[in-house]
Amino acid sequence: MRSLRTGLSLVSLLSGLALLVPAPTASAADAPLRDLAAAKGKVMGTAVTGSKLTGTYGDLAGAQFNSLTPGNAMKWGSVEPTRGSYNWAEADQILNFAEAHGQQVRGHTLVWHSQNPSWLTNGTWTAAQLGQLMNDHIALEVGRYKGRLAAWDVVNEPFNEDGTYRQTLWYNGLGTGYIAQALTAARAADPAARLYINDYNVEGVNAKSTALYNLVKSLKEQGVPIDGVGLQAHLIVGQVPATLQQNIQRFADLGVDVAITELDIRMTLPSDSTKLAQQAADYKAVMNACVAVARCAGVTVWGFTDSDSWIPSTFPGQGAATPYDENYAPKPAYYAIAEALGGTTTPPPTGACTAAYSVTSQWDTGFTGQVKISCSGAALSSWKADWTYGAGQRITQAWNATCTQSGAAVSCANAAYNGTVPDGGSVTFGFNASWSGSNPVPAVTLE
Ligand code: G2I
Repeated sequence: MRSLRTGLSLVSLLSGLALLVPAPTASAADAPLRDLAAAKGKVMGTAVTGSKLTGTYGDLAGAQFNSLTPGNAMKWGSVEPTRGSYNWAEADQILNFAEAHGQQVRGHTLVWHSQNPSWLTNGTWTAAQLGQLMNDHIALEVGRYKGRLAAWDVVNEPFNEDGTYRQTLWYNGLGTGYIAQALTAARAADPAARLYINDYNVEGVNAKSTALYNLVKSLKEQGVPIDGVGLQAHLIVGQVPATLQQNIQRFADLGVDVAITELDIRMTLPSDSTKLAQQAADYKAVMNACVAVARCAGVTVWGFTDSDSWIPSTFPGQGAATPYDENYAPKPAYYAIAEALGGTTTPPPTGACTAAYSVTSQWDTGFTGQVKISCSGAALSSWKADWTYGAGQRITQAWNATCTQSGAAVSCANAAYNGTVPDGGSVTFGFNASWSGSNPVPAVTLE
């Protein structure tokens, strides 16, 4: 973490990354999600993108979650784009970050039909060659991280919606036996990692999840190493399957763990308070189902901020699927997760005003900053924005606000002409300040 922090580039300092702190109407969660989850013996994880693990994204990923899943970095196409030439940089970076933050890592994923290198998918292979390629890949990647990963999604998405096997490179070349072969190879390469089969649309009891159930049952009966089932849970607002808990329980009763591995709950954009409230109820329902079953290891969200989610590019017109908005402000879904994990926080009512601090330019001794106060579902008739400088910064001049600084404490009150922030509106003020050594972004509170 230290090296990541000192490596923070000017570009990222200037990128407008902002700490958003809800106004007094919205009390922040009393404890980070990871602490609430740990107290319940659960994992609360997020998928991450390695290059983003600095600034606010890195702070939240480290503070709120006790498990990370590389969203793309460990896939075959990422680690071996050209046969025999490897790129472990992003996977290593995520592992190092996780270890520095006391977090678990879920490896994702070894044997899949998607995001494979083209040399593999375009090749012509005999069954023996294909089996060898798969074994070697597993031995190499699992072996590289031996002892450092809590779990691996060994086989990803093996089924069609009707419960038949998906016709993939692996199934077509090796038959159904590829699954047992992959699990066996993974166990040999890292006996400590929990080995999962992971799929989507298997959250409720249906044809696909029943096929997965029958597969796991038969693998167990044959003594094949299988420790868990991953329910991805790419869900739609208002459509959490009613049989989710029952389904988790039936897998648990087979003697395997269950994890919700890729939770997101998408909606048609734009979001509004009704959709966000339904989404919060849906997140809570998923969390409750996992909390209710002892063998449910935990829940991982597939990206924690709406600015790092696969949804908008895959489902045009949909999004807002994660617990934090694009500006890292916690949404009602965040508070719903905290509540389901036993948090005592009162979630914010329908609306709030938030303050976003950003550095707009910086030179050797000084910088220009701004604070944008935005209201949604709430309004202000006057405001005061307060923060504490942690590294000796001093305000030298302000505009569109009256700022005073006493020691490290800064307080900026509205000018005569900009105290009103209407619902849906915003007000921005600016300032110049001095800095030396470092210039971390403070948390701003509104009063
Ligand atoms: O598709 C959603 C998830 C379904 N379950 C398995 C997961 O592994 C999968 O994750 C997504 C990633 O979140 C996306 O980020 O897998 C996608 C590919 O199927 C990922 O998208 C790819 C884009 O298609 C590429 O164009 C891009 O280069 O992400 C790549 C890296 O950003």
